[in-house]
Amino acid sequence: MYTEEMLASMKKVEAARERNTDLEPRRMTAEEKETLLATYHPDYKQGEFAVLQVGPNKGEKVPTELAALLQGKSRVADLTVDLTHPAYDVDVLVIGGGGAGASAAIEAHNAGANVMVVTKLRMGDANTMMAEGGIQAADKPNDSPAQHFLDAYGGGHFAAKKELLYKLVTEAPEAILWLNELGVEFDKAPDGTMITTHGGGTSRKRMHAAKDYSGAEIMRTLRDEVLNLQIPVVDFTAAIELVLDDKGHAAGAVLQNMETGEILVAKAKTVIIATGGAGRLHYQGFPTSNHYGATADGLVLGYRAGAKLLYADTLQYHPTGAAYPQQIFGALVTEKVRSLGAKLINAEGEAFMHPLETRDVSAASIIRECGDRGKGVKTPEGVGVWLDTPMIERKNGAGTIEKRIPAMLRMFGKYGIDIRKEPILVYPTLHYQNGGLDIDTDGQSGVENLFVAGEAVGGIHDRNRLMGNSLLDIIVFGRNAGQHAAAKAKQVTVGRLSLDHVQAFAAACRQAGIESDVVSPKLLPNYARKAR
Ligand code: MEZ
Repeated sequence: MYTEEMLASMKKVEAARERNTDLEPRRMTAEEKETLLATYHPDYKQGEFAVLQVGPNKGEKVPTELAALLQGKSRVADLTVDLTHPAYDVDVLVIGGGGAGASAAIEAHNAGANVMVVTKLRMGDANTMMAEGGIQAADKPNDSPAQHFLDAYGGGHFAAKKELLYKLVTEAPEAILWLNELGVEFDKAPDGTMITTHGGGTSRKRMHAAKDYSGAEIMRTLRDEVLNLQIPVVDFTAAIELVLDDKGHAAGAVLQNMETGEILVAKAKTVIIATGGAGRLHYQGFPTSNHYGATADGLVLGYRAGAKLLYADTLQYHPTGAAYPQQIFGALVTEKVRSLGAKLINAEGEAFMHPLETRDVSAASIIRECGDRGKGVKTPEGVGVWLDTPMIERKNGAGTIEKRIPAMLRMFGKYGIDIRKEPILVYPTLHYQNGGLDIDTDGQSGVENLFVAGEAVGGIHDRNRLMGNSLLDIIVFGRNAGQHAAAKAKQVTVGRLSLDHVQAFAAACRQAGIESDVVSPKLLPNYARKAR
């Protein structure tokens, strides 16, 4: 099934494998990285961004597709929504059924709040489920939260909100204990200690994992806990606009049933946006590792209600998306493959970079290798470089792949590729929204009583997140938002419900000359073929 060209290149990879396994490609200097990123990273392609004309981030640039949604036409624009008879009336409304939403709901419930989760698909249909390689926490004797902070702060280019990053790293060990207590089956040595590995940009082995389906295992556990606690979950129901009260405080959401289209209103004392990422917007035409519902809905809802975005112009392109075969184009090939010893090799059989540079640098390096350097391998879908997986067992012994990354073995095995014997082709895939809504350390946005958690938040990871800090942030900041939203709800008396902010935003768009027919939030991607 490989083309002649692929097979010829694969022979070169095999011939150089022994030499490349022992080789330690040098790390790039800071100057080399800067030039590489500026020239090849998609975040630096000026033509792919638009300047916002309206809203709290007016004058700032965001990806063109996101700008169209933020300044698009509200789904409630042509509706008459009866706000006087809400279908639901709760203390805490959680929008989103992924890891952050589940963690928030569990903690809000434990704090005594009457909490409800709405999710446009099902509980667990989320990027949490798709995360593979692990979750970071500095809980080994040779490590410390300070070390974790330095790795993440440097890897993100020194502009993360320090107080958020401090919270992330100092509460990480407790997050692991919490998950372990809830029943997450982490990889452990026979004496019960957790097995940890490196990720790109980590100075210590602090990646805790459940093989290479860490996110699925965490999500399974959190979902069970939500169900065990009998927290109400309204599924197949999207939040299509936030509701504010007459004081301009968050007070609920307009909901739409995804199957029947029925419009309902949920009133709440506090609201938590935990709607996840944006991979399904396919910025710059990239494929994505994200789940089907990752369409940046929370950013649209929050922005129209007056919440500020932070670093919304920065995205993460995971260096190793599957480039071949076509059926899994863009699917995540976990960074753990490189942590275990596989190296990135070009068409000539050369190990062209250190395998554990940070993600932005690794992605840009692969793009350069396949572009200007002309050392990529052509595929039916485009181009890729080799990730030489057979190196893993040369280095760690037979059986390592099946034991440590069984999901990768299975994913490629379905298409007749045995990753123990053959290398695989990879190319960057749209993986993570580094930016999002700005929050304080309580998880509250600039809009009173509106909290945000998980991938919809910006500022924790600056402009580049390290592997394993996302599974961590959904737990730390999900729990945090749940606790603070529940506490806050005790002090809130909700005023008259209103959608005036939506009308005001639409009026501001018209005044800025924007008459858009792009309906938002997008809710689901549109992959329908166009009629010929
Ligand atoms: O944090 C992530 O994005 C992650 C764990 C991804 C991976 O490569 O497995």
